[in-house]
Amino acid sequence: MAAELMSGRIAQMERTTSESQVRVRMNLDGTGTSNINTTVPFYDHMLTALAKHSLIDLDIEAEGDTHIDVHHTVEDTAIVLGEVLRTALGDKRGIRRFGEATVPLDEALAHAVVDVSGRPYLVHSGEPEGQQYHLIGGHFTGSMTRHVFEAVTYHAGICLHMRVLGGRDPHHIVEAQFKAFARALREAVESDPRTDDIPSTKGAL
Ligand SMILES: [Mn+2]
Repeated sequence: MAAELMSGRIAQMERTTSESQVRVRMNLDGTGTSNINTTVPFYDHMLTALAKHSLIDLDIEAEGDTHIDVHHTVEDTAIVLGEVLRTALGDKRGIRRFGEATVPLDEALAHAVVDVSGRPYLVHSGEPEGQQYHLIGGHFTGSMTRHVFEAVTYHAGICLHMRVLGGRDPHHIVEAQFKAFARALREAVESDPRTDDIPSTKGAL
C-alpha cells in the first residue's frame, strides 16, 4: 500500500511482505516526539535519535523475520520511512531544500549534507576499515548503516552526502551519522519564512 498524506505534512504507510510488517507515521512539523519499536534495539536507539534531532515526530512499529537476521526488518523500515518522508513533503513548496550538519559524538565526527532534490542519490564514505563487520549491540551489523541511508534516500527521492570524518567506537560512528542526518534533514525540510515558492528553477522538485 502506498503512503498517504493525512493532513498538513503528516503522512503514514503500512507495508506487509512475507519478511516484515512495517507501519510508519510521520509529522514533519513536529517536536521530535517518537514512539519506536522495530524489535531491533540499537535501530530503535538510532531512529529515536533521528526523530529527536530532526524535530520530526515518528511513530514506527515493525516486526519481521529477525530469527533469520535483522536485515529485512531494518531495510524494510527504512524503505517505508523513505516513502512516508517523500509523501509528507508534498510538492516541497516553501522548504529550505538544502541542509548541512557536522555532528560529533565524543571521538566520532560525521558530516551530512541533504538536498531534497527529487532525485535519489547517496554518497557515503569515511567509515573506518572493519566498521561494516561490527555487530553493534550484538545484533546490528555495521554494514546496515549505509544500507539504511540507501533505502531512505532512494525512497524519499533525496540526495544525501554522508562522510565520517573520524571515530573509533562502532556505536559512536553510527550514532554520529544518524544525528548528522537528522540535523541536516531538519534544516532541509523546514519551511523558509522568506518564500512560499518551490525552491527550484525548474518549478518542480
Ligand atoms: Mn548511543
